[in-house]
Amino acid sequence: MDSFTVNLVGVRGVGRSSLAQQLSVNFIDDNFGIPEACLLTIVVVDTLPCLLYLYVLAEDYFDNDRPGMSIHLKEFHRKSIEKGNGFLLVYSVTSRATFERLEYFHQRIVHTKGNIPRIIFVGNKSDRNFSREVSKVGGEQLAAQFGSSFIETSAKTAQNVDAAFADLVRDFRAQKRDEERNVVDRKAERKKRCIIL
Ligand SMILES: Nc1nc2c(ncn2[C@@H]2O[C@H](COP(=O)(O)OP(=O)(O)O)[C@@H](O)[C@H]2O)c(=O)[nH]1
Ligand SMILES: [Mg+2]
Repeated sequence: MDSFTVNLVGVRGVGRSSLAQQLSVNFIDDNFGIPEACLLTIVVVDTLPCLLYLYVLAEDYFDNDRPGMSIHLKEFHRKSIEKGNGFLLVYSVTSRATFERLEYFHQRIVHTKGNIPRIIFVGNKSDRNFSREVSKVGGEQLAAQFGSSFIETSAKTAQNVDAAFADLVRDFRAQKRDEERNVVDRKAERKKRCIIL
């Protein structure tokens, strides 16, 4: 079975835990004093099961240059970001400030991973249309600026939550297939060269 790690990133209160919670009842929230919430769940995407590790990363993880921080903590934060195969960058459509913060998180993720991983921009709380501060077009434009896809969700009504994770899983699978194909191509290339020799 495929297995992937997804990091949920955003300002506290945007609904990262609630989105993860929609996927499973066995959710451990960060209220227990542990620094990050985590969840292991199985989702079925395109009739194939997939094991997902979901981590809700606290904002501190991205502010890793504060004076007095131990090397161990810095290393832990860095590794937590690094092990994400993909990221949901979550803001609340009811808060422009949470939206404006995403550029910073994006920059820190790319800096830490050294490449551009699979990222989906997620405008959560779409059920609260009456107190909207960020338009759907605004969200789409920001995601497009970073070459990422975009979706609006409601962790309250569950609208589009499965779709957000399914999009990521499809991306992961496509990437994995590409990598496997490259390995096969390289092997075939080596074989060809052997015959010539
Ligand atoms: N109306 C609405 N409320 C939400 C939604 N998602 C989360 N919330 C509420 O927003 C608050 C913060 O959610 P939480 O998941 O703890 O945010 P986190 O800090 O990002 O993990 C809670 O009171 C949730 O019930 C949503 O899609 N719609
Ligand atoms: Mg939370």
